[in-house]
Amino acid sequence: MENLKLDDIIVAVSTPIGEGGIGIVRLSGKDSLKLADRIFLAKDDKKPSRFKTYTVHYGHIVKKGQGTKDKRQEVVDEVILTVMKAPRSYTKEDVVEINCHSGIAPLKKILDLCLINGARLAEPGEFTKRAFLNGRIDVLQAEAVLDIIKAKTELSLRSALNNLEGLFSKKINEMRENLIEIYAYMEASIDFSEEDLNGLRKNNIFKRLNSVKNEIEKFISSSNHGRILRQGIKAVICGSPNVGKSSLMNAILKESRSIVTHVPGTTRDTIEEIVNIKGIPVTLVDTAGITNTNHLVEKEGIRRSHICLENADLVLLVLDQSRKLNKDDMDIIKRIKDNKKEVIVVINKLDLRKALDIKGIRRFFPKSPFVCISALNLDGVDNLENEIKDIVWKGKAPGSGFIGVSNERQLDILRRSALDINEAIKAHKSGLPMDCISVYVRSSIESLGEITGHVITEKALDKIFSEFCIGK
Ligand SMILES: Nc1nc2c(ncn2[C@@H]2O[C@H](COP(=O)(O)OP(=O)(O)OP(=O)(O)O)[C@@H](O)[C@H]2O)c(=O)[nH]1
Ligand SMILES: [Mg+2]
Repeated sequence: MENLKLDDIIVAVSTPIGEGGIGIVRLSGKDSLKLADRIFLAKDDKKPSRFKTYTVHYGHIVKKGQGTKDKRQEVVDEVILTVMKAPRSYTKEDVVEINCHSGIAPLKKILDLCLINGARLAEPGEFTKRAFLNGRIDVLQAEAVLDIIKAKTELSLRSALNNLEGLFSKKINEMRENLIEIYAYMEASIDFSEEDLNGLRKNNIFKRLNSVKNEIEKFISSSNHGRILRQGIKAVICGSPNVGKSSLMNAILKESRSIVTHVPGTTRDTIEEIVNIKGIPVTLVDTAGITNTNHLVEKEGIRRSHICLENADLVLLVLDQSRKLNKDDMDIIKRIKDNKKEVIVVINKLDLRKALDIKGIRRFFPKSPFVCISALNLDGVDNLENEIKDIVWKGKAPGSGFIGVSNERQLDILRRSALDINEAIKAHKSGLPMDCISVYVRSSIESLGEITGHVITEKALDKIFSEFCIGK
């Protein structure tokens, strides 16, 4: 990591490009204040390099004339400039933020001016990468920054904030330190007899090893929660034509998103929306009613419905309780059963007279929840949302205190680490000598170090930060 250059100035537009109230151009690096001196004209003529840290200044960004004799100055924008001096800044370097009018022209012009004056364009996530390289945060915390940006619900935001505060890092570090002590004992016991070692006895060591393994396994088993909080789930509403799929979509979204008519075959294409259902980011998909048809457009819509079903995490099968099951319903039921997906059976049109044999349908889905609703009157929709919550969390919803795995990288490392500890325990049980056991413990320590970034390759780092947006 030593060969990484950290002495240049990086610059990026840190707000989304487009028309808006305020746009921010952010600079970070040893000489970023000197650069600001060249382009910022304060109302009181004071230079940014003389500003106190964490102070805000009104002035103009100006493009100065070429050469020392050229005294012309072109005003680029009226701005507010904030100075945050090292080491108490986001990157631990001198940081300058220029709040300008948001619009493509002013942002681009200020960015260009910074580039002409010695900065280079930041790579995606480079500000956060510098915060890591300068030791302000570890890799887990850097990943939490990304999770915060991407959080779609309050619960996912809370869990990302917990990781940013370093609560997960603390747990990982505790387990790693525990393993280091165990490893130290193992290494010592190779050279000294047990009597010589006043400290922990052999049995104790394996007890401790077991308890670290259990802790790691707990994080592995709760990793699905982290994944759901971060990525959410895809719930596909399906059923035969006219059963009320689009009405259900609208009822959950609380807006008239999908077209609803009494004509079967109204929905022709799949419609996707992200909605917060009891803290879970759910991509809800309304599909074309599945039926046997020769109509070209309807056929294509149905083909898409089938693809959606294949990719669903959860299927909301809608049936119309005002009529008996027909062939279309039966075909869909069969297909869903073959797919082995999680299913909630939604019995719609509760407000109409019942003609459906619900008991009969239970035979097809003995383990799935059934919810009766009226999408028209919004009756039972809250019950349905609770069922979705229960089925997703399997009855164990994470609270706001959730600490744990939030991506595949972390999960993969934890799995490797647990596997190594397992091997160490197995080797001990088969009576292998201590030096054969300790290699596994050492490997497990190295893996845990990768999670937080104690030991991490440049390639792994690049991969982590490539997911970020420019300017973060
Ligand atoms: N009485 C009653 N009518 C409903 C209910 N839900 C939907 N409908 C009516 O059923 C008809 C079809 O509703 P849609 O939501 O368009 O049904 P769909 O399943 O999306 O239909 P396609 O897109 O054609 O497959 C409309 O006239 C709705 O007003 C309900 O709970 N009760
Ligand atoms: Mg529809």
